[in-house]
Amino acid sequence: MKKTITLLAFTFATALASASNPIVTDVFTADPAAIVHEGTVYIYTGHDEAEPNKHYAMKDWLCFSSQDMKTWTAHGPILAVKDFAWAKSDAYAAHVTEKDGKFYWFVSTRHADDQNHRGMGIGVAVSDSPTGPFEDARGSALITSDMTPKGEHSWEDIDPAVFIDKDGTPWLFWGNVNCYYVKLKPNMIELDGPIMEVEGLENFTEAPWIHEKNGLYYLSYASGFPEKISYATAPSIEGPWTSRGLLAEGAFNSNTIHQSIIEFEEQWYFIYHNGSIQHPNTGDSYRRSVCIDYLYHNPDGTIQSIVQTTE
Ligand code: FUB
Repeated sequence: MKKTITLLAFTFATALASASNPIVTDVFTADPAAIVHEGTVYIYTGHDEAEPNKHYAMKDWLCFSSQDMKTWTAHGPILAVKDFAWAKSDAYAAHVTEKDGKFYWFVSTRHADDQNHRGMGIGVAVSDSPTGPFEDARGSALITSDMTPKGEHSWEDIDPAVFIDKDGTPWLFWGNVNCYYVKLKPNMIELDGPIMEVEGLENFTEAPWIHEKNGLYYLSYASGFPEKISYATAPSIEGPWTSRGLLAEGAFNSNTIHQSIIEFEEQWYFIYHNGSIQHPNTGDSYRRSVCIDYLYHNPDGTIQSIVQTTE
């Protein structure tokens, strides 16, 4: 996707990014989650700080905004693991959603109380503004590994994705290997029913994302490893889900790809990360960069394969 990008820093380094994918080149960005609010696109990202080819080093989350999908303004790290008193490390994938004038930032991060709440959990921060300040909305994790039906491994409860249905009901999806979902209360910070498992997804790895078009619900997700993106469709948010196959091939130079999908000014976008930055830093699976490409729905409800571009 061809773009001219000016990155204006707010709380950290100012840089003029290149006019091509990835959209930000002065910091590593991962796990994009995008929303549209009042004519502006906000992309919330993770922040890779690992040494080359070393495992994840992620301690905070970033935000970038644009009114034309070309020029991006950086708002700096506006949420960090340390903002959750119950967490200890790992600012993994997150998702921000607006409801009734407030912005809810669902995050996956490592629970400090490993003995009782093994591994990763999901928390939620809230703000009156899309760019913060955000604060922990609960003072405790919303989802912990002891709550999920299978609890097979310590990073099962990651990658939250929130979808507010047409009737106003908020739903939370998340998971690694198993994909879970649960209804949220209207206050967005409490569960409103049992945790259920999504059935019918082929080869689910992680990174669920919901969007809806013409009454058809789409659940896209990372499949296999190294990851590609697959998707399923359903007539309702509660399913039944039918697998529709691959949406995108794997990302260049990264084992993960983590997508989000939005519509902005009558164009759909596929936002994801790869490991493409080579200079001056070396990108890899733990030093990732957010990219944007076009997404096209077919009249029959399927989606055309994403073409990943460097422009
Ligand atoms: O960034 C850490 C993890 O890598 C995310 O939670 C996954 O979706 C994968 O992108």
